[in-house]
Amino acid sequence: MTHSTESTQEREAYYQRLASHDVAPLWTVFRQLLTPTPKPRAVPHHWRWATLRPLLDEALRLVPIEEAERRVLVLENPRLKGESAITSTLYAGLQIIGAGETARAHRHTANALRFVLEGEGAFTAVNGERAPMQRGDFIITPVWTWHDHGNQGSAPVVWLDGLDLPAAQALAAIFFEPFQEVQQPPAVPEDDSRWRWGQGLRPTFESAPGLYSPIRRYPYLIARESLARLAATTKGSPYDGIMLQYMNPLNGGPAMPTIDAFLQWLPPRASLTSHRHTGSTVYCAVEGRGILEVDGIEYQWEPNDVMVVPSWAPHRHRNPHSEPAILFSFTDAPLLRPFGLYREEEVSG
Ligand code: GTQ
Repeated sequence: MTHSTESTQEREAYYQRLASHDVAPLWTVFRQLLTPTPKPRAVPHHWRWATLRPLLDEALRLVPIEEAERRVLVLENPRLKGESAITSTLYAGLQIIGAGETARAHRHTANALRFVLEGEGAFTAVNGERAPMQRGDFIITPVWTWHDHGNQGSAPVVWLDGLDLPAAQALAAIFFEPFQEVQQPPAVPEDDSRWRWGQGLRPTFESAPGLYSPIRRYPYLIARESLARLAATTKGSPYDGIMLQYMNPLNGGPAMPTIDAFLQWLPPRASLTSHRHTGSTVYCAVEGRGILEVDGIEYQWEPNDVMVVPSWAPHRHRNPHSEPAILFSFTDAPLLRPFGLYREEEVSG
């Protein structure tokens, strides 16, 4: 049965009247809302270090740290321009801090991680504890913890920032507060939390923060050594190779409530199996070279390149070279799991 022109016109007029009352007909959008599978707004993308590194030097030259709360180039998803987002839940950026500079102390409700890419002599101070920053170190500044960065070295230091900012924004739960001074005075010895909580030992006389890992810094040296030793005896996961989680030692879960982070090793000549899962992932290459195939597109990566895999996009890892390849990654999967929204499946072909 076809509808008369008259009834079509009547409907249009009705829809317009509905809009004027701030209501809308569900039946015109139902299929866009309830898609059979996730349709993320974010697209896969690859940012090359070779392109971005010179742009960071320009930021260093052009923008004094006093004028920028943080000197960061935000990695914006090409489909989310202007939203300061790499996916609809995650934020990523490259931060540069010059020799002698301080990125002033503040706190916010967005959880943040740092993965150090270049330079020596910087630190991140978290609630009065300084964590030295060396290449490959993973450092957390969880929800509402005070943090500032300083560079006591003689050259710039660069790291990857990962935050749950878009998710916190969507939940309308962003709070921000500047510290009363530029820098937090050290309240405990350097790396204190690692000696208290990071050695498989627990101080019996104190309690740890409940929401996130009590460890501030996970050194690259240790994570890499663990990977290398595991690689000698195991192939690891068919999808991820040998992968280690930056674990909250108190509960075996992710280091922060909203973001899980990993270091993974792709053995020489590895060609892993394709899979997909809900939750989005940001990868940062650390050592070697490899290929990340996402939705049938090959991204050939080199150290310090950043790539993003949106929710449900089929992806697979390859390392066609004779050296091992190492990737850092973080994901918003912890935001999905408690609500039954995490799904994962192999993709054949
Ligand atoms: O270093 O505290 O990339 O507050 C974005 C927001 C870094 C930081 C970012 C921040 C920071």
